[in-house]
Amino acid sequence: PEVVMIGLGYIGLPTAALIAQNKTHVHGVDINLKVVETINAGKIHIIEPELDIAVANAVKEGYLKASTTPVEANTYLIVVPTPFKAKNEPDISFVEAATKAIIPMLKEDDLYIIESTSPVGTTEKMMDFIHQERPELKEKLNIAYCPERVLPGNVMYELVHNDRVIGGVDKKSTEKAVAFYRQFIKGDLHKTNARTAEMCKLVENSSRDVQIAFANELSLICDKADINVWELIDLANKHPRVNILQPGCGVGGHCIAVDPYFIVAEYPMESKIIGKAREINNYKSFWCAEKVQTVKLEFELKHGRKPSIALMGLAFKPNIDDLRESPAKYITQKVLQNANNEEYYIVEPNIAEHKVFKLTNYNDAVKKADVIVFLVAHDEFKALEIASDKVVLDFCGIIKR
Ligand code: SAJ
Repeated sequence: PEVVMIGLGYIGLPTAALIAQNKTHVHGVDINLKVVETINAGKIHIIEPELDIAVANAVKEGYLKASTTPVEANTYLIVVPTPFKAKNEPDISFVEAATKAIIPMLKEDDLYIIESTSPVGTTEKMMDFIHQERPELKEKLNIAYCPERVLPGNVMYELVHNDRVIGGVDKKSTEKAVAFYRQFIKGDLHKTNARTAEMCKLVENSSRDVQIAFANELSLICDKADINVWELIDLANKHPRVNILQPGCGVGGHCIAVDPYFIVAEYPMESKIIGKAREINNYKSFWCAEKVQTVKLEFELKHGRKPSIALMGLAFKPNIDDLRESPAKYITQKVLQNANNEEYYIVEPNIAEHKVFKLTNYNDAVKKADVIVFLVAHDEFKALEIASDKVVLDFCGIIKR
C-alpha cells in the first residue's frame, strides 16, 4: 500500500475511505479486531452519513484493507485518540504506541503525519523518538502535523472542503505533506510549523468553548435577574458586531470539552480564561441537575404529590446519537441518583435502546410527565405540543420565548 492509516475511528476511517476513493491503496490499522473485521466485510462500526457507501466501495475495489498490524508504506498517518488522564493531563500513549509500531518500517523519504489532537511539542517529541531508534534516518524523513476539523454528521463533505493547517518539522516536510493532502482535499492548505499547527487545533476548540461559556454564564445571570436569556441573546445579536452563541446544559463531545485542557495542563498560569470557561461549562451541567431537584421539590410542595419527570435528550448535541462526554447524560445520571420514587421518562430519539437507561418515546413522555426537562435541542422536540399545565425546564432553547 501507499498509505498506512493507524486508527480507524471517527476520523481515521472516513479519511482512509476518502484516500482510497482516490485510487490510492490504504492499509488501515486498528487494535480492535472487531472493527478490522467489520471494515474488511465492507461495513462500518460508526454512524456517519455516506461513510457506509464510501467504505463498501473502497473495500470492494481493493483499495482499502484493514488489519491489526501495520505494513510497509510510503506515508503513515497517525489518527488515534488522545484522551486525558485523571488530572486533566493529555495522554499521548496511543500516539506513542502507533509511532513505535511503524518505526521499524520507516525508510528514507517516507512521510509521517500526526492528525490526532495533541499537546504542543508532540510531533517534535515523536521525531526525537524515531531518531533515537533509527538515527540513520535523521533529516531523511518528512514529519508533519495536520489536524482535522470536521464536524460529526458532515464528515464526508468537510473532509474534502475544509481548509487545513499543515505544519512540518522543517520546510521539506511541510511541502511533502501539502502535496499528499492536495491529492484529495479541495479546501486551501495553509503551511506553518508543527508547533503552530498543534496549537491551532487546540485554540479553535478552546475559542468555541470560551464563547459557549460566555453564553452559559449569561444564562445563569438571567435566571437570577428574571430575564429570558434566549430573547436577550437574540436582541444583543442584532448589533452588527455582536454574535453570542447559545447557552445549553453544558459542553460535551470528545473535542471541545477536552482540548482546552491540553493548553491549561501545559500553561496553567497563563490560561486563565480558557481554564475558567471549562469550569463554567462544567458547572452549567451541575446547575441544571440541581435545578431539576429544586423544581421537583417545589412541585411536591404545591401539589402534595411527587411529579413524574421527562428527561428529553441524552446526546452531546442536537440530532446525533453520540453520547461521549455528554452533559445531558451526566445530568440524567445525576437526577436519577437523587431520585426518590418519582416516575422518570428518559428520551433519546436518535438511539433505539441503551444498556443503562430504559428509553421512552418522546410523544409518550411529554404526555405523561408533569415536569418536562429539555436537555438537547433535537429537531423532534421543537415540533412538540406541550399542554399548558406542564412544568417545563428548557435548558437548550426549545421553547425560547
Ligand atoms: N454548544 C452549545 N452552544 C452552542 C454551540 C454548541 O452549548 O452555541 C455545545 C453543544 O451542544 C455540544 C458542544 O457545545 O455539547 C460542542 O458541539 P459543537 O457542535 O460546537 O462541536 P463538536 O464537538 O461537534 O465539533 C467541534 C468542532 N470545532 C469547532 O467548531 C471549533 C469541529 O469543527 C471539530 O472538528 C471537532 O470539534 C473536533 O473534532 O475537534
